[in-house]
Amino acid sequence: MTRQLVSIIGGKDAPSVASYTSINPARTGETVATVGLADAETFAAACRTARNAQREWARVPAPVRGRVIASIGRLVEANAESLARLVTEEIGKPYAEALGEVREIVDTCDFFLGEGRRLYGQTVPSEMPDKNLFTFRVPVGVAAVITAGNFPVAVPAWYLIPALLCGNTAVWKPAEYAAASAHALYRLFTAAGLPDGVLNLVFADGSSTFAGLELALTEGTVQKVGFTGSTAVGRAVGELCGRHLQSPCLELGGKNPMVVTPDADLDLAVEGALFSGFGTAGQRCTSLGTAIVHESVHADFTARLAAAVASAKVGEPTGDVVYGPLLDTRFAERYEEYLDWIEPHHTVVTGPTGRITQDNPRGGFTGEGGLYYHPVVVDGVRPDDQIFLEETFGPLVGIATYRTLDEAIELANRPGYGLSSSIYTTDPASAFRFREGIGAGMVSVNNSTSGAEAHLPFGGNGKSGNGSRQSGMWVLDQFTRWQSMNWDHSGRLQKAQMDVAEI
Ligand code: UN1
Repeated sequence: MTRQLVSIIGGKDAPSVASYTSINPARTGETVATVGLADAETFAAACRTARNAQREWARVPAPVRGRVIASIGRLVEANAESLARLVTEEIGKPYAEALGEVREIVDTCDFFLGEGRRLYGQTVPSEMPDKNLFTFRVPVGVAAVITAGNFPVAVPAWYLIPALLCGNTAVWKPAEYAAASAHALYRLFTAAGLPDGVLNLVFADGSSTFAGLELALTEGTVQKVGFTGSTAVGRAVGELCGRHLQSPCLELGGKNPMVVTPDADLDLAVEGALFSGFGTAGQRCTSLGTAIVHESVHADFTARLAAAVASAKVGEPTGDVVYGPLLDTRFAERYEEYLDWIEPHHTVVTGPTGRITQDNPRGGFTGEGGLYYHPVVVDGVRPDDQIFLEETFGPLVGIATYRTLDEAIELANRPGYGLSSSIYTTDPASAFRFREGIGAGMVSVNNSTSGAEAHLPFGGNGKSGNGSRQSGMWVLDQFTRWQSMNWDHSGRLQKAQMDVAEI
């Protein structure tokens, strides 16, 4: 039986104005869910509901909110396999990776349940006697969280768990093509004891979401927007928030470089390139874009990567594969356009490109009924090529060469994104010089560009975001604001700057 899903506001089903069909990308004829899409007014109504629930939720002591987060973690852990199976079915992420993604939610809960007993403020010395200064973290209010579907459960949890722990309420708008996974996660959150209205789930298309958000910002019901998605949409969200004097949390695309120095362990570098270039079919925001390889090891690295890719298993995501189908039809269509960026001066070192079909098979695999694409490694990429500068969001890795480390760093920064980056080297000085010179928010040494841990700051600069960070204690600054208090018990009016104590 097909799942029929609608938005849930204040614990109740909300109206829809259109319908969307979420499909299994491994068998596009198979429906995973029919999803009722809400209009802008319904999105705004969800924000009102969240606003009305917020004061009471903020009055729940933080350690008690932490206990709810602990229950969410336990429930997600107990249901990890069924949630991961659903993620695999709906977006085609290999099961092992999907299970890892679910694990990341549990890790996030583990981290933040303790934060409920901290959420520290400070005591600060005053320049006057008999006066005390304090700081408090206060919740921002309502968080509107809009997320992509490539990490349909972990990335939303990165926002929602700290937001709720800090005493905010939330409206979550997941990607339609990952609606069933989102709905299942929502159910686990609410089953853990969140009161109605504290977390609201809205399914809507992009334009209704945008219009609904604009309404909510105008009405003053949303105080923080968290957005994970493309740079183009992130820019529009940022502009809208800016008009309302808000600074959103933006987690956008990436063109993540991997530098391979002459002394690098090439097998390790190839393994990293395979995992971050082709895992999740290259559809992570942390996916490898271009390997920037020293000219002295370029031929060797390229041959080894081509061999590794040739033997990499592509197929049914329920099995043990490097990657499965692309996320959804729209991504497949866009990726096919990106393939046109391969230019005559490039060398494809991996065999056929494009969709895997009966006429264009990969070994014995014909990709029957699914959105499967050949893995592509393109050599001879130059710094002005589109394929070097822009995110392709598919199983495609470019290779470029360099002579000096300074040149490698310049090339690594050139696309203007700044999410993740990596260097494979056995020379510590090269690693530190790379860290200093790279504009990315995240740097890996002898590790791939993907695979962030749930308690380190995650986020980017430039076209990858506005410098906001998710994960770990740093995200508290997104979902709380500092409030200062001074308390004068001298019994007289002491004036700052004018009544400074003398010795
Ligand atoms: C994303 O692609 O939006 O570090 C997030 C990683 C993952 C998160 C990626 N844990 O690759």
